[in-house]
Amino acid sequence: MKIESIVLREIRIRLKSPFETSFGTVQNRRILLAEVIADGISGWGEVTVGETPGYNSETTDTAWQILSEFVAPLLPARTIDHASDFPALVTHVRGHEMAKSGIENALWDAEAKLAGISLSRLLGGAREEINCGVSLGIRENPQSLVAKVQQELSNGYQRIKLKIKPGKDYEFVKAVRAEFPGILLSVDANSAYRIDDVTHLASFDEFNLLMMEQPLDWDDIFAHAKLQPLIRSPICLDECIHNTRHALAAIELNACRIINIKVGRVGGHTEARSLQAACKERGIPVWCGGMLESGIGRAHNIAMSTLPGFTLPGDVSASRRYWDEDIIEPEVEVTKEGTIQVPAGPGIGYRVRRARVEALTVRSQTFSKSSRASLLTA
Ligand code: OSB
Ligand code: MG
Repeated sequence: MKIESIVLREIRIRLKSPFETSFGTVQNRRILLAEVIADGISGWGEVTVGETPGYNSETTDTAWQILSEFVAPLLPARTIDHASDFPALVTHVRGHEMAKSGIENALWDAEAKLAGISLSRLLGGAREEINCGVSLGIRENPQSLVAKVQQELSNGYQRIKLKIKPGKDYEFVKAVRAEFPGILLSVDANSAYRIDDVTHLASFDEFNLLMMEQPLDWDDIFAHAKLQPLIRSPICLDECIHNTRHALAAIELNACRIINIKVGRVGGHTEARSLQAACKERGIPVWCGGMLESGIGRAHNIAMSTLPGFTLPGDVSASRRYWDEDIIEPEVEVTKEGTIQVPAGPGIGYRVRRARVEALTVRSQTFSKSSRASLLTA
């Protein structure tokens, strides 16, 4: 496909309710969207960064800077055979996986649309529906958390994940487990504990958790390798895993028994697919994580979740849990059985509501051959 231009935009969109994790609370999202125009069609991707560097080191503003200065200008007028050729073009940009993934995934959407097939199919996915769980933010007290869990279970969700942090952990999980003894239940600490907290973390053994996600430092695979033999809960790594090499190290060190794959965190669909295959080969279950995405990022997560290694319910849930109005149509809906039907249409399979995107846009920049020429002559 011949890449004509790239449009980078920032939209502002408000979550229905604030979402609290161990690293902070967010309600007003600042999301970057990448649109790639190639062979006359548009492919869409979402940059899944947070507004602050609390989850990883990237932010909305760092991603804008990296993309506008070092990535987007490389593409106009270039012809590539496959979206999977993109990572090789940006190996000189170290890190910034989420920034790069926004453009790579837009190329995947474009390639699938040009081929007239769904993104799921282009990626090699087989599932026609995916299994869904929810991630619940930290709440004021255990009773209100129990009520929230009840509500999401009645919506059909198959797995409940509770965000925890020191002081808002044991009693909250205990209350939920006491009320719902049989459900698939996990916790996510987003790096809020230290290896010295091992006795406290081992006290969660009694809750028969499906997994404990990223209890220790965001970049410390070795510390998780020390912790895993000392607790019964299977450790799931999220923040620590940026690529297939990290996953191989973590698996070999027995630092985890499960991996959360976020398409953005690992740099895009190409690396996510490779990581999924590596885990499958080694018997490590994976699931698709979320970053409070708009419908565009959510659609990419749905497509990725159809690959064979994704054997556990992911954090991919309905548009209406997050937004009054999403930027895609139809919105992402979840069945009473807690599944999402994978769209069969070309590309991401959802229409982008361009007028709504325009209305939410606070800045945009277009990169085309002429804009590159004007930069060079400036
Ligand atoms: O660690 O999985 C996480 C949201 C923002 C940053 C990190 C995480 C999360 C979630 C929410 O858990 C997942 C979602 O519903 O999109
Ligand atoms: Mg997580």
